[in-house]
Amino acid sequence: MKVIISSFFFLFTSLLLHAQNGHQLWLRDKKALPVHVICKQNSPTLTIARQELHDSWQGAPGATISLIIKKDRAVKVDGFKLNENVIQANTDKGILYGVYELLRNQQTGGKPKGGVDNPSYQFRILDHWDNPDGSIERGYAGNSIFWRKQDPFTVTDEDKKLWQEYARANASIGINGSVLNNVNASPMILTPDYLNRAKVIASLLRPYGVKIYLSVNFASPVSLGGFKTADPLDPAVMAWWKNKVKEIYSIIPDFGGFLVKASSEGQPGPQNYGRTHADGANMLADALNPFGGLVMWRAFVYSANNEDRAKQAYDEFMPLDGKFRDNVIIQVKNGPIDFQAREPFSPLFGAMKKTSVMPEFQVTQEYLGHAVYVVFLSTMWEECLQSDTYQQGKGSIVARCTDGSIFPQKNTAIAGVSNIGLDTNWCGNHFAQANWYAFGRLAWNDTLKSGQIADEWIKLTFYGDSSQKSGEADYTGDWTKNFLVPVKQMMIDSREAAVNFMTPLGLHHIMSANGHYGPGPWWAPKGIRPDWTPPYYHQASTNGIGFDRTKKGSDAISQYHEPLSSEFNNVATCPEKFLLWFHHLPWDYKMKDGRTLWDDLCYRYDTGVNQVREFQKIWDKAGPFVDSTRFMEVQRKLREQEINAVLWKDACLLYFQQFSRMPIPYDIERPV
Ligand code: GCW
Repeated sequence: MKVIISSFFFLFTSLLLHAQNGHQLWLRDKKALPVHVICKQNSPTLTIARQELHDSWQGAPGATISLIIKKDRAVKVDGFKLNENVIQANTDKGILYGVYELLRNQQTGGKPKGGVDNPSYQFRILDHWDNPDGSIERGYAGNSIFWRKQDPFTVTDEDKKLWQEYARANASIGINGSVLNNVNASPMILTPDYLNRAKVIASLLRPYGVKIYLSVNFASPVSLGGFKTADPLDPAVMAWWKNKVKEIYSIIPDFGGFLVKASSEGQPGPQNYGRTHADGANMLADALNPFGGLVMWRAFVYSANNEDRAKQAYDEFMPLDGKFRDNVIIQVKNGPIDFQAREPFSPLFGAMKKTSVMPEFQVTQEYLGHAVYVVFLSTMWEECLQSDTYQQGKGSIVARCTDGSIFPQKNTAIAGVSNIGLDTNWCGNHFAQANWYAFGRLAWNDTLKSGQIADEWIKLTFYGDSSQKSGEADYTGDWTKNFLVPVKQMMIDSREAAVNFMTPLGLHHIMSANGHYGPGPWWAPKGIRPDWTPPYYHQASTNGIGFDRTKKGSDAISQYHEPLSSEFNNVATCPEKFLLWFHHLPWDYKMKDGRTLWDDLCYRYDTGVNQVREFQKIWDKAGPFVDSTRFMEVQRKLREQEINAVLWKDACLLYFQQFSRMPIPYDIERPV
């Protein structure tokens, strides 16, 4: 009996712990020290700011801190000024961001940079690919936190609590917008029932400074309005959208605007009516403009008969530069194909000069092992943001081309495709929370280094598990040496490891069909569009491997500015990490280290697998520093990742070997 009771007790407490550990994200309960907060103004946002200070203060006990809203021209939109014991901002939102920055520094032992802290991007947005029935496209953490199939329009207290926790987590890292539904948008989202639910969501997000946006289906006038056409130049269609927008703003007065996937992957769009992206985007922009709403128009376009899918977005959008309204932003995925483990940056960054462009990153790990792999995506985004486009000469990095530093864009924005679902830990994998965190931090400050972001996240997420301490954290002891340092290294190396065991040397899109998990370089059934099949991308034959995008090939390199264009074009100067992205090379091509291309490929796959095994060793030693639930859950994920890494290596090497007809080097673990 005793055993039964105690095991029930164990189950109960571990369930409770599980919920707490997962739900709290990087905002874990702390024993707060006393603090006096002086704030003359009042608003729901300031109430939260005050409360956060009282709940989490780890600075000098009994200190006084003043929150002051005062116009200061050096402080931009959501920015703030943080000095000693004063947080000053132009808005209450700015104050809240300042509070989170101060508390973060207290907890992580970081030094507030002091003075003005302005966000790099004005709009820092999470895109949810959540469908009205609660499912999530490319979601690996359970169903939607916003929508559901059963009893879809009742709002429960749990819903509200969750939306509030979600808003708080976003605010704490500076995210100020959420697109509540999938870009493959159901027209239903614009019907009153859904708009009213969105209104409640907006009301919970608002005090935390998070605006809501919706993805819209371009053919909504047809499916909802009973129209025969959705032609953007048809006056009746324009009027329909104007009315719809008016209705939305009457329900949600601070509605952010629309995200649109149009004339892309079968979605309806202006091209169905012989119109351009600009015609479509501008029509919606005109409807939203009187209310200050934005149109985020996606540039993710490709078609069956293009000789090189990587070129199409640039080809379609470049001629439209200068033709878009001011409240349109073109949303561009980081790479020219599709969120692969590694791509060069999209040539659309640093291309258009008269059009606002925003990066779209994918936080959900569609091509990076779903919620199974431990992959810290920050290094990938940092690589993209720091890539030099040479738009205005050296130093025209993607970050500066999109955050308004190079061209004074009317609006600056950045989006991340969310990895959030109903899972107890929000993201399906404890380490995937770090990607949500990193996206927010980079959106706030696009010059941050991944090492710092990982450092902060580990401290906020794991410190104190073994001992509930209050006051200044002590990051000098064992915890740092035996946990922080190795785990941070694991995170920093994790993306390169995934590239190595999946798609080294610039290979891409060779994953298994549809699910996009695991290898599938052979997949090419008859009748399927070639640009959906891996052989289109790897081009392996007995002659060699790789996609020729040089001048002699598809000439995609000419979409990049000089000197980059020539650097990519010339096999001797093309970075090896992009070698097979830009070049088709014989199997015995000599690599920089003297190995043949084939041997090098083999070693890289093998390195990737061994890296994952190193991660397992690191995590196996983390037991003393992490609660048992999180410890075991991550351990299990890494085991699964190792199995999948071996599968990738074996499958790809055996498949490519039929073309290379060369032996696998003797010191590499034999494929089974
Ligand atoms: O990466 C691909 C995904 C689709 C997605 C599309 C897009 C929402 O496989 O599921 O659709 O990109 O970004 O529009």
